[in-house]
Amino acid sequence: MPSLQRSVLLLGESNVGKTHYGAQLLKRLIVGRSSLKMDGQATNLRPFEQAMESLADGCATGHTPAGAYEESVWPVVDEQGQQAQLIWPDYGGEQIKNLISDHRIAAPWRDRVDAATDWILLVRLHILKGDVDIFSRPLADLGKTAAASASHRPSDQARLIELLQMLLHISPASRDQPIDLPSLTILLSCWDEVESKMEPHAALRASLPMFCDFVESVWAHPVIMGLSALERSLAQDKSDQDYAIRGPEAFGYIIRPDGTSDPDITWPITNLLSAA
Ligand SMILES: Nc1nc2c(ncn2[C@@H]2O[C@H](COP(=O)(O)OP(=O)(O)O)[C@@H](O)[C@H]2O)c(=O)[nH]1
Ligand SMILES: [Mg+2]
Repeated sequence: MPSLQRSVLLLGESNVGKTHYGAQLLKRLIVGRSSLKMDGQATNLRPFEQAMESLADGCATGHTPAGAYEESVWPVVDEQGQQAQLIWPDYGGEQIKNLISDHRIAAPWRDRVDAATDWILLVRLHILKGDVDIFSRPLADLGKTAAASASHRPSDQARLIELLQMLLHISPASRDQPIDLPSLTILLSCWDEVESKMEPHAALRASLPMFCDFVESVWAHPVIMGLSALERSLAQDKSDQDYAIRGPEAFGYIIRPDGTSDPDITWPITNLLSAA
């Protein structure tokens, strides 16, 4: 079977779990017991080495420097023998924040958007705030003038929509019909923090309804899953013994779109290859 070139545009603001997912994914590919395995020599593991070492000791790793951007290239094969090259980036999430606030996309990010076949957006519901709007503000407050100090800033879901709109605007995707390429996968990260036991799609709709509508009106087949790369929170300075003994590859799971939990955190990528 010819090797597919899948270039993943991994999108996520700071602190959503990009680095820890990268490290856990890489570990699973190397260990080779998941639906997706490493198939040859990976290049440039540097962005994830520190995180993998920390996790092996049962600790979380530190924050990725704001200006950093590095790509790792992983040759992978799925259970059907379908090969692919995964280009997996790690970077400081501030770059995504700035891109939205400055309304400007720097040249290297344009090239990445051009080359990407699949967009994976990490959204950590736990750190997003519910919107203050006509639905959440008491009706009695409607006619009152706003407090002078209340500065206006776009809501979390408006910001995420803005991000996807900007990237779509410069991407080669045709807007004449619902988009298939690039594909869009939304991973609701740190799922272990989400208290409700809803299916991922329902959880996204409950927290970010406007964003959910946007995604479903623009993409033909958006995929929404839950992801817990670590399965529990870890401290940077205190080792979790269970982790250190059983190994980080024994932890982490995804919640498939139908709500079932699966320890195979490579599955969101396997799913991209089978759809290609
Ligand atoms: N509870 C929990 N915490 C996580 C998980 N993945 C990452 N974290 C924590 O979330 C924070 C941000 O993760 P990181 O990978 O550095 O985010 P990044 O800035 O997007 O690269 C860190 O404190 C991690 O320990 C997870 O699956 N569950
Ligand atoms: Mg990071």
